[in-house]
Amino acid sequence: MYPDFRTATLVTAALSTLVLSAAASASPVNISVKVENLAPTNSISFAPLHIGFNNGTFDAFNNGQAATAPIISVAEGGSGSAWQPAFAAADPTATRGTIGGLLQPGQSVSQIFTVDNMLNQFFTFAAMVVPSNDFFIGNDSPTAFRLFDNSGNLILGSIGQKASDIWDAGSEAFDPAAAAFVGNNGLRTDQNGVVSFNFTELEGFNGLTTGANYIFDSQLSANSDVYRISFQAVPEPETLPLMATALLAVLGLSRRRRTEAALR
Ligand SMILES: [Ca+2]
Ligand SMILES: [Ca+2]
Ligand SMILES: [Ca+2]
Repeated sequence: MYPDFRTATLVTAALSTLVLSAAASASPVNISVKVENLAPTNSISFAPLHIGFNNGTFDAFNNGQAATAPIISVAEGGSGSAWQPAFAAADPTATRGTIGGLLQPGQSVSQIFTVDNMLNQFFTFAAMVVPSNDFFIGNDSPTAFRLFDNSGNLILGSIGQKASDIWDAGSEAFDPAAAAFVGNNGLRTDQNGVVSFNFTELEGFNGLTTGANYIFDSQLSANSDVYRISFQAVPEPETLPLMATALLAVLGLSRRRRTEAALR
């Protein structure tokens, strides 16, 4: 038997509800994050990228102020061993993670995160730049990059970083012998400085052999593109089975009603 008008109405209502809930982007959503090292061949590499989809309250550092343990744990070695727990403490419902490994010039890597697009509308990131003693990329303002609007729509396609966006944490003094990727990173001398923009110091590593066996050559000027983080919504595979299940439920309900009517 063909579904009757009442069934068709129920089906339409059920599908409308599903389509509406999808259009309103009910959280959670899956977001693919792609990171690319755009620096010239033989120039800077990057340690793994630490990220958090968040509510805009975790602020890891401030330009012109002394770096604290969380950002130092990124800048001096890349581990983020204090950055991640500090983030979790400041914003317990954030979706945090770490993307990729050593990212050499020309390389890229992607990872998918499940994000509450109403609760965590902002994106924060931090990665060490190598070779260096304490250089990193990251957002000073925790609300600098808004990914979702108040309806949950993805509104930011990518974040670009230029050489002029690279930070010196001001915590470890310049010394190639104590620098990650070209020296013994475990060594350090206090710089007792503040966080500031700095990419020109990277030239000081020119000619040294990196841990990835290329001879470092900075080649960077202020306007050089060095990094890109791109965001893309991933269609949820659950949507179709969910709709099918709803449809079957409505049809089953209708069939049962007809059977009951026939038995009366
Ligand atoms: Ca800040
Ligand atoms: Ca330094
Ligand atoms: Ca060091």
